[in-house]
Parts: sequence; C-alpha cells; structure tokens
Amino acid sequence: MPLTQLESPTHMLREILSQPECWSECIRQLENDAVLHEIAANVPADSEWLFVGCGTSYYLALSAAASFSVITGTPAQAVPASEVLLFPHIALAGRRRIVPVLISRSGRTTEVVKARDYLERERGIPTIAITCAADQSLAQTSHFPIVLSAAEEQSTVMTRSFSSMLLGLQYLAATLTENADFKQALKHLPRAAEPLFRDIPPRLRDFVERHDFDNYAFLGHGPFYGIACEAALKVMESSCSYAQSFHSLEFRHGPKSIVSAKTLVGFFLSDAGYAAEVDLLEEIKSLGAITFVVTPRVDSRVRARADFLVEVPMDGPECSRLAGCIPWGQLLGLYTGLKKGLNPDSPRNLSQVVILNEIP
Ligand code: F1P
Repeated sequence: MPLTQLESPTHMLREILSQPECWSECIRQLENDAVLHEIAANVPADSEWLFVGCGTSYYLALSAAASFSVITGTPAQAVPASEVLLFPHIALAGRRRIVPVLISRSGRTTEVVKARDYLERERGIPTIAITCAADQSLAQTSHFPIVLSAAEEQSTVMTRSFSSMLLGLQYLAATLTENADFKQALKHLPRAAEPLFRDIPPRLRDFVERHDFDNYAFLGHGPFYGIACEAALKVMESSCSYAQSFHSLEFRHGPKSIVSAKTLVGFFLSDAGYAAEVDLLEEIKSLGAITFVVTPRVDSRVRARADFLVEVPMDGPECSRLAGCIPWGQLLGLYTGLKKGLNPDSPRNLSQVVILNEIP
C-alpha cells in the first residue's frame, strides 16, 4: 500500500519529529535540576554504576553505561531489571560500591519497580531513577529521581523518551565530572540535528517504499551497540519484521550467513572503530545486502556502499552524537509498519507498560 495514502499523523511520527524541541526542553530543565547536584554530592568517586531497565529502557541502559564509562572513566554496566530479580548474585557480581540507575519511561514496569524495592530494602542501596512520569512509583520512591516530563509519550513504543533519558544520563555524567564542554555539546545537539529532521523523513519514506526486506540486522560498537539494539527493536515493534542486533564485527562470526539481497544491514559507525567498521561495510555490501548507514563522516568508501546514508555531523565528543543517531532507526520502523498496513500507535501484542501480577 503506497505510504502516501497512509501518512496519517500518528502519535509515534509526531513524537519522533518532536525530538530536537524535546531535547532542548529537557536540557533546559536539567541545567537547573537540584537532583543532579545532590547525586554529585552523595555518590563516591570510586562508584561502580549499574544501569537497569526493560525493553527499550534496557537498550538505553546499554548506551548510558557505555557513555558513563567514557565520560567519567569509572566502571559502568547495564542489566535487564529481570536479571537483578532472578540472578542478583550475577547482576550485582559482588560489586562493592554499586550505584544503581533505574530507567523507566512509565515508572510502573513491574520488574523495574521490584528491582528498586530489592536494591533499597533488601540490600540497603540508595537508587537513582530516571523516568518521564512524575506521579508514578519510581519517581515517588527512588532516592534520587530525575524526571523528564517533557519526554512523555502517547505512543505505546518509546522514541523521544529513549533519546531524552539518554541525554539526561549523559548530562548527569558531565555534571559528576564538571565537564562543561560535554554539556555544551549536548546543548548544541538539537540545533545540529534540526536539518536532518527536515531532510531525512521524505528520503527514508521513499527508500522504504522502494524496498522489501525479509530480515534486518543492526550493528554498532561501544556506545552505539545500544543504539543498534534499539533500532532493531523499533523495526520489530512497529512493523512486525524480524530484526537482530550485533556488535558490528561479531556479524562476521556466523550471523552474516543470513545476508541476501532481501536483507537490510544497518551500520551505526563510530569514530573509534571507523576503519574496521567501513571494512565490514564493504564486505557485507559485496555479499549483496542493502545497507543503511548512520555515520559521523562520509568518505568515498562509505558513499559507494551506503544504500541509505545519514551523516550525523558532530564536532563534539563522540558520545554526544548518540541521541542524534537513533531517530532514523525509529522512522525506519514506523515507515515499514505503515507500508505493511499496520498502525504504529497500536503495535501487535504490545502494551505501553508491562505490569506482572507476580514475579515468582
Ligand atoms: C519499558 C517497555 C518499553 C516497550 C513497551 C513496554 O517501558 O518495555 O520499552 O516499548 O512500551 O514497556 P518503561 O519501563 O520504560 O516504561
């Protein structure tokens, strides 16, 4: 069904396109948020950070943990909330000075709320939370709640809440390290990204219109791995398509066997891994894949192998570009779902929040 006939302004599309404005609003709030300074005053410098979430919020946790390691130089990991509940000895791994950060747009997801209860009540560990819902359990009960109400969504799936809470956690890392340059780079992101939000949507809608794919694989290293995971989830949630995510060079170690002319392979290129990732791009293109490339810069090799190309120019630190990379995966999922005649505001089998009666 031609997309143009389906272009109903869904909540999801409106929320994706609102991200630059939402980021600016969230950063303005963070600049005056006393909680960030309370955290800085109470968290020991040699802390080990543990980022905890579910679904999109777990993939956010992956990118936030990698960002924290880069910005603060301290150890940071990410785990699904269910791991804290079912395998606490593994999730906490005997860490001595854990600082848990619980991530939940709704603030109501059962596994996250129960993980907070376990950490604070059973283990006596104060928790930090970041959420979009001021009036829900997580914001009401965590020791240090960061609330970004401007990023709240009508959609079932998360888009601007993912990128805004990621920015919020990066802003916290920059506050802890008094890194004014990184904060400035985050402040600059909305204006730097604005032209992309005008140029990419019609190009990407046309690209989706012209291609049909059997399967999808999204690739990223370091802080971009969480972005790759979230892009895959958006395609699955919004278009009921089969999508996977890998650390980029891992794709050679078996998964590349799926590559055909009906495979879309998405590359989120990094500064640190650029040369190795472009070698991989060339190899996967030579196997016949259609490629979707989000990159900090374009050289002749990238231009020759990218079937869809997004350049996210950032003159700031590499991690400050992260939030500007995810909208294109979000739109890919949305447009693919619309093309399949699906309604992205009512994704099959999904609810806005997963509430469990009990976790045994
Ligand atoms: C987490 C989540 C979303 C998913 C769906 C169900 O929500 O798994 O990632 O897209 O909306 O809930 P939250 O804990 O961040 O509110």
